[in-house]
Amino acid sequence: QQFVTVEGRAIPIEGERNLLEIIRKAGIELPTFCYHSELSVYGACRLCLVEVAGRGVQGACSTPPEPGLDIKVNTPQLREIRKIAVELLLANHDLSCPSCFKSVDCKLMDVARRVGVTSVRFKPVQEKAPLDFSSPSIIRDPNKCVLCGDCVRMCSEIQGIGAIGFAHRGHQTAVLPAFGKGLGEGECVGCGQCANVCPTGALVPRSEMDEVLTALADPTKTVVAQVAPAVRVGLGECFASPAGDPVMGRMVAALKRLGFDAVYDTTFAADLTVIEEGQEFLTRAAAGEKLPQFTSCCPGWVQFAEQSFPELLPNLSSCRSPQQMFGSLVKEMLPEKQGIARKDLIVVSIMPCTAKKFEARRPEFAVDGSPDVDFVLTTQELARMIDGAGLRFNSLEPESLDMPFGFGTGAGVIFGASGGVTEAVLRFAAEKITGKPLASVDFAEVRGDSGLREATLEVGGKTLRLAIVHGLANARAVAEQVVAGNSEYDLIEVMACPGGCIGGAGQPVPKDLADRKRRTKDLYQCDKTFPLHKAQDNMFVTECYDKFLGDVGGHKAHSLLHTHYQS
Ligand code: HC1
Ligand code: SF4
Repeated sequence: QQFVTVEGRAIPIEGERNLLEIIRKAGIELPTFCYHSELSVYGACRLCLVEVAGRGVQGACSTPPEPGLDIKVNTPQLREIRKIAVELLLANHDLSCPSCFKSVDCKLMDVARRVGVTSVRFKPVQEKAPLDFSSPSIIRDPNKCVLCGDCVRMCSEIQGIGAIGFAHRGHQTAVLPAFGKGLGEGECVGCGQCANVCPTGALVPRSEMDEVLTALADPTKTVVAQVAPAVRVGLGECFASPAGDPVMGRMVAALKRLGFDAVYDTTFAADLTVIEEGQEFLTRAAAGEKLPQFTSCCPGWVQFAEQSFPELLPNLSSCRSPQQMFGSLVKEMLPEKQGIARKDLIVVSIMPCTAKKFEARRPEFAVDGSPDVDFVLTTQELARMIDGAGLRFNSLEPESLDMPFGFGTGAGVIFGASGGVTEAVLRFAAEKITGKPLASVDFAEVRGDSGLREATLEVGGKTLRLAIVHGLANARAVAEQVVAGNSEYDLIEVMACPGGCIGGAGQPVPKDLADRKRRTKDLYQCDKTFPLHKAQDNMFVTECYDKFLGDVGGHKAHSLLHTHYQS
C-alpha cells in the first residue's frame, strides 16, 4: 500500500486523481471554487493550495498523488495566500448579498467566512457591467463572477455547447456569451447547468415568483399548479427532509396555503405522453419511417436539436412535453367545466428545470397569444415561496392532489429520471406488440447512471434497440452517429441534464453524485408505491380520451398534444 502524509497522518492512495481527493479522504475539506469531480481540472481559484515538503506551494486539485508526499494544508502562509485571493475577489464583487438569489448557498460567502476574511484590503479595479436579462431561463450578473470557469467547462464539456467562454485579458478578463450577444440570443439552451456549478450569483435561474404571487393575490384569477415528477424527490432537500421522505402531500398542502385553487400532477400528462409517443413509435416502426425516434420532452434537447441537427427534426417525436400537454389540455377543458374565461385561468408549473421557462414561452404553445402555461417556478423558487410565507413545511398536514389531473401512474413518474421515458414507453409498447399484459413492469436494462447507455430487447419477436443519453455532449455524439447513418437504434431518449430531470438546474444544487443517485432511487420508489405502473391503466387518461380527445393520435389529440419544430 502506498501513502501520502497529510498533516502528519498517512493516507492510503486508492485511485484518487489528485491531492484534493486524498485530503478530502483525510477528512479535510479544502476551500475551492473551481473543482468539480465531473469537470476537467482548471486550477484557477488558487484556494486549494497546499505545502508539499521539498516542493513548496502547489495546487491540490492539479497535483497527482505520489507515494511519500508530505503535505501541510493549513500553515500561516497558506492561510494568508487564501485570504488575499478571496479579498481580491471581494474587492471587485457586487456585494448585494442579502438580495442575491444565491445568498443561501453562496460558495464565495462560505469561503470568505472559512478563510477568515473580516475586511477587504484592496480597491475595486473593474467598472460595473450591465446585467444580462436576455434569457428567459438564466440571469447573468457579470459583477458577481469570480472567473472560476466552472460554467464555461460545464457548458462545453458536459453540454457540448460552448455558449459561454473567457474573453479579454488581464483585469478585464470576463466570462461572456459568444460574439458579445446576450445569453438568450446565442446557442444557450437554458439548461441552467452553468448556474448549478456557479459558486456565486453570477448565473442564477430567472425567477417568476413575483408574477405568480401577483396572480395568486388576484381574486379574478383561478390559479392551478402542475407539479413535475422530479420535484417530489428534490423539494425535501430544501427543508432537510430525510431521504425517501414522501413530501408530495406536504407540497400540496403548502401550495394550497399559498393560494393555489387546485394542485395537479404533471405525471398525469406524462402518462398521456407515453400513450401518444408510444403509439407514434409503433406507427413509425411498422412503416419503417423516421427512425430512430428521439424523445422530445426535454426542452433543452429540443432547442439543441433545432440549432445543431435540423436534419434530425423529423426524427423527434412530434409529442409536446408533458408540461405543455398539461397546459393545452387543462386550458381547453377547465374553463368550460368551471365556467370561467380562459384568460382567468392561470397555469403554473413547478419544475426541476430552467429550460421549461423558455419552453412555456414558445409561441406555438399559446392560443391567440395566451400561453398554455403561464408561469414556471423551479423547485428552488417554490421552496423560497414556502419559506417566504412563513410555512413550517415539515409540520404541514399532507393533502391530496386534485382530480382528475392529479392522478398519475408509475410510468409517468419515472419520466423524471434518465431512462424513465424509455421504460414508460416500453411498458406501453410491449403490451401493444404482444397483445398480452406484461409479466413484470420493470425494465432494469434501461436504468443506470452512465450518460450514454444502450439496450437491446426482444419483444414479441421484434428486436428493439434503445439508447438513453443524458448531457448534451453525449446527445451530440449519438446524433452525429445517426446523421452519419451509423446508428441502428429504434428509440433514443435524450435528457439535457445529468441524471435527467432529477438533476435539473431548478432543483436544490446537488452536493455530490450521491444526491442525484438518491433522487433517482426515490423516484423509482414512488413508482413502486403508486397503485398503477402503466400509463395505459390510468383511468382518468382513458376517460379523457373517451370524453374529450377522441382517438389516440387522432385529430384533436394532434392539435392539442403534438407540435412542430423550427430549424
Ligand atoms: Fe421533467 Fe417531464 S420528466 S421533462 O424531466 O417529460 O422538467 O420531472 O416535468 O414536461 O412529466 C422536467 C421532470 C417534467 C415534462 C414530465
Ligand atoms: Fe450552457 Fe446551459 Fe448555461 Fe446555457 S444554460 S450557458 S446551454 S450550461
